[in-house]
Amino acid sequence: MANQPKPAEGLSIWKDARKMIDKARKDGVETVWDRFEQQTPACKFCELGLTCKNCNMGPCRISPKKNGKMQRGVCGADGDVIVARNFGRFVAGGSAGHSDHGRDLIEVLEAIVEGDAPEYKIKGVEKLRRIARETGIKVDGRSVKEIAKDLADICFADFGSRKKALAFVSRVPEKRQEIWEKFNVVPRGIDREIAEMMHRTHMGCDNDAVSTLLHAARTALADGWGGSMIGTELSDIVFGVPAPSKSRVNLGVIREDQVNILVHGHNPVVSEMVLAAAGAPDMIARARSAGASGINIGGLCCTGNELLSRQGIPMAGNHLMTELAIVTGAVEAVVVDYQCIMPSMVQAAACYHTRFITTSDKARFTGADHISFSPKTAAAQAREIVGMAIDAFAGRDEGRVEIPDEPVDIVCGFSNEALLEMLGGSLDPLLDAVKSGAIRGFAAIVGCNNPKFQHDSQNVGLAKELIKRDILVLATGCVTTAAGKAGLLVPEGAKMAGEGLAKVCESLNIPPVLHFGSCVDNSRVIHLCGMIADALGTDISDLPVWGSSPEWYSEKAVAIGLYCVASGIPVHIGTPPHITGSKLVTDLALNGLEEVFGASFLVEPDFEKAAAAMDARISAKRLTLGLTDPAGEGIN
Ligand code: CUV
Ligand code: SF4
Repeated sequence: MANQPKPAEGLSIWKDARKMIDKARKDGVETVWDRFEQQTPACKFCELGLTCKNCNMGPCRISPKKNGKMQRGVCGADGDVIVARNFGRFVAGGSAGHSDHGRDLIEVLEAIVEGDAPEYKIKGVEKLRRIARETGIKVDGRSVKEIAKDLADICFADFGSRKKALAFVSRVPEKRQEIWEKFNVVPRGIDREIAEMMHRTHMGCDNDAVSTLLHAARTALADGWGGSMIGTELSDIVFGVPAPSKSRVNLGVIREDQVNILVHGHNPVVSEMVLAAAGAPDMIARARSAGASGINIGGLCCTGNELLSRQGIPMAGNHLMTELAIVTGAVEAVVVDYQCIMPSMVQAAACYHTRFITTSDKARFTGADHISFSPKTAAAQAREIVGMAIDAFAGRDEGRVEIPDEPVDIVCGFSNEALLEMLGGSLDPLLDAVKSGAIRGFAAIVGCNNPKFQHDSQNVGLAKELIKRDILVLATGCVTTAAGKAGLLVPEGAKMAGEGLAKVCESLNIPPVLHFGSCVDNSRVIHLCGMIADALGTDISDLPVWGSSPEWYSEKAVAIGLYCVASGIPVHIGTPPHITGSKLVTDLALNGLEEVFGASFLVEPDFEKAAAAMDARISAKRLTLGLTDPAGEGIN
């Protein structure tokens, strides 16, 4: 029996989303919320993590307490082992996503050096030199290309299996490195740790849940201090280091009078070229003769964040807005690379005149237009894509166009470099604010949307609660869009902050929530924590910091959570991963990791309770550091 659809108000906190959910229903477009309803209730065994399909003696599923005795799979694996194996593979999937993205940037850098990517340049020359020095490459008296070649080689080597530690492990505070050595989790090679996780979880290998989980941590660290960090640093080198700039956000950035192209996915390599092609005078002229006043590039998800951070393009929406953007009826093309792109977008696009264009051979979608993108032919291919969008404009049905809101102003483009520059070249002013208690601590709120929650309710609710408590928030991934729509990414947002934080924001002219980039840019966050710990002569786990992903959904989010924890940053998540079928694994995640890494996970679906718990720990950490915490007592 079909249920009545839930009112749109309950599904998202945003006006633009609600209007488009209603329009989707009217237009007959199925959305993520419809399918979520159809999939509910979920299979209990799967939810608990107690199903195994790792071999063909199975599939097996474990009833938690069959006759008071732990049931076993055909091979004899118990629930703890099965849960740990499933979780390990989940982390490997996430690490693979970020890291294979990082690898694509190395390939572009190498192609630039070899003259195989004529339209790409090395924009971040200063950063190239700095990173080269940091990784031991000779810089003085050498050309940019020579240096870049060596850096590409060093990064490629990090993917292999012959090193004792990844290059950027040198950025990790010494005490932290000692912990990693003690527990044998120093990440050695990015591909190696991922492959080893697949090996360990094959039938008959790592049959000890704790051992598997420690390797999961190592795999995640290979992502954070490896694949993701390479993704971030090389993107900065090729496309420039983000610096603060202004932009706008929500579906209102879609222009009724223009050819709208939305870029979606995670990697800037394609979208940077599409943006450049859309700015070419002959393309604009072509759009004009098609009856549009221009070409508008808008962002979705992290490809959007990448272009927003460096080029200031407007942001149309985050994960749960991606289908709804098409429902405006005013989008000529959605151009995607990979990750977090709902396959349903092909069907949604087919309900309108929208072209859905895939560009990565790693991410093909049946029914999409595919352009096999290569750095060698980037400019011509980007022009082809923009041309397809212009041609689609003629097919737009004015009667079905609805742009549901006015855009909101944001400031974006924070990076560690930008932060340091704003502070006058040293972290000291920031540390002074922490010492005085004006800023009580830091929280990075990261990640996704998930229809298990009212869209963005937790992302925004938590950010507001934390800034009220004088905790400076860094946002990455889909949380940035949520924070922007809530007015938290402009300096005026400091009105919603506590007194101490508001003053700091005012004196630096910064928002209380800093847009720190895309999901791979969480590497900026751990790097910053490492720098702060070094400046204070301590370990990351001693700092008054948190990570949080209230509405996470993806494998990548769990990899991020785990590399943060293994780096000493406690992490709040709104829903647990599929591990709760094992008491051992769950206890380890919530408590046991504290003994190993000095940080662990907090699962809390209610943002107010989460904020209180985060606040209490920040308070305790301040006291341990010898700092006072009057504000903490005031609020609890
Ligand atoms: Ni990774 S943050 S849905 S796109 S992983 Fe994708 Fe960035 Fe979550 Fe959003
Ligand atoms: Fe079943 Fe063991 Fe095979 Fe998993 S590995 S499917 S538990 S027999």
